[in-house]
Amino acid sequence: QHNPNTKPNRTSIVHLFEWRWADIAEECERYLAPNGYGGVQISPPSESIVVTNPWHPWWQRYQPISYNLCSRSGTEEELKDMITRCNKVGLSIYVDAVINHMCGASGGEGNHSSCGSYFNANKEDFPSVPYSSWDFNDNKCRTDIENYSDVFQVRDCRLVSLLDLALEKDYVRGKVAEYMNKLIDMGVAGFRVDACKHMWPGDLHNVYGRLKSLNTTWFLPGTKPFIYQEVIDLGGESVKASEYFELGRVTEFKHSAKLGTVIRKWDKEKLSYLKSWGEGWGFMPSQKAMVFVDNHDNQRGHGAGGASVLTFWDSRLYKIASGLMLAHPYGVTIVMSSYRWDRHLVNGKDQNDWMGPPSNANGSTKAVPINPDSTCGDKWICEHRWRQIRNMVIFRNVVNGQPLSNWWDNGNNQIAFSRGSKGFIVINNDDCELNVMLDTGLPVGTYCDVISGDKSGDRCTGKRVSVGSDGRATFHISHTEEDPFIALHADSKL
Ligand code: QV4
Ligand code: CA
Repeated sequence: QHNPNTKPNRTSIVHLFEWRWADIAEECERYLAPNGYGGVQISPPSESIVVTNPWHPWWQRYQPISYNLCSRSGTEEELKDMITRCNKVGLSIYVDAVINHMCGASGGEGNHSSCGSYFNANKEDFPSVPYSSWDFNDNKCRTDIENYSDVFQVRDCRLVSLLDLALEKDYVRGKVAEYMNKLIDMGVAGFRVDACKHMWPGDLHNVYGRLKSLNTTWFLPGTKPFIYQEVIDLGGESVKASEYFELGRVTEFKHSAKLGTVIRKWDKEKLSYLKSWGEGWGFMPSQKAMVFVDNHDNQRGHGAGGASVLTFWDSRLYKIASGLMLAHPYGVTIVMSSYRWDRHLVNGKDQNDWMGPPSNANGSTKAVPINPDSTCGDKWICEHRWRQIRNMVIFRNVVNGQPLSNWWDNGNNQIAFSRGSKGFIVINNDDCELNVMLDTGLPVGTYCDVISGDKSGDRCTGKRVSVGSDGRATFHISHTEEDPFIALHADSKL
């Protein structure tokens, strides 16, 4: 179903990519709940292959060995504890479900898996599920997907050699649903379903139909899991995102690619063109869309979106992009939370795009230490803790349900808009100053800009903006500022 099952007025999900369950539990309690986050997308909890060449790449977790729940993020007990503790403080957990395939064809034979289960990729033998060669699509296709204009290839052949499950089989559907239902019983609120382009909508319909209602300890009786499906549709392929709309939400990758292009001012794009942002740009309907500035794939050149995609590496533009996404009513928003790796671009391709999370010598993932200034240590970036991003997540909660109004632009890269009478944002991405009086739609009063600072009590650590009884206010934003935008909302009124 399409509703994210977040608590009222909590609108955004954060993807804590590769975090350990123990750290996610802490983060829910100490940071996400008090700062208005709605939920967490977690890395795949299922047992995966362990790859040592290259050394424990992040992508090993997208090669399942079984549906046992021990992974690089922790044990089943730790997973359970995390789900419970996050639910207790009002945070929903979404599981990244890898159900299109098992490990790669060249995964070998042995116990090199995250729970130590035996498997044999050559024989397609995964006794811990169990799956055998009967449960794969070999009778339809045994080669890699090469031609994305052939739907049969895309859905029945192997995605980068990953052994493709026969999801039309009742047995396979049953095993996948059993895995997802176990997580539902543990208290998760929904799923990010991986690689949906490579699965037939009819098969997914059947699997979703087998899912239970959510655990009534935390959700109203009869609540169905939230489903958001990864389908990369930038146009021009045989599989369309729209085929999946009735099943759940779908990732809108055009949003990520275009937002980067506009903010980088590539292809003669300008912020003023964002007046029709959303469906007006050929995106899917807002009620179907999941949006993000970047995701774990395209921030390192995997998946789609290309060089325009903004990431923490371009922090100034990244903050503007995040501010825009979170201020705009389009879609359900996902905030990326990354780790730093030794990025090494050669002719635009990152030689180290495989590198896993900060880890110890034995390959285990490091804990996320929190610095006294509330940033994260040990190469964890924690974009979700950046003041500008965190405060815009709160902005989005405050303006939830309000229409976009009072649009203004200078015909170039200076824009502003309000969300009804609850919030207002002004952005200057031009190479000159912004000096203008604008209709904010806000009630009269003095507001604290939540980009340059925070409101605490009746004080403001950032810029103050006074809105007159006619709703108008004067704004100055220099193009040389680190954060050339201002955001005000009902709860930042002094
Ligand atoms: C390679 C070759 C194959 C060859 C094989 C032989 O590419 O042609 O046959 O070796 O051994 C890893 C390696 C990849 C390797 C493969 C199999 O990177 O080089 O194949 O393993 O051993 C992630 C990574 C992939 C990784 C995969 C499994 O991005 O690089 O593959 O995990 O570990 C399309 C899809 C979309 C997908 C996107 C990346 O439509 O669904 O590509 N996105 C999702 C996830 C993504 C994940 C997968 C799907 C697969 O978001 O993270 O891929 O679960 O656009
Ligand atoms: Ca498939």
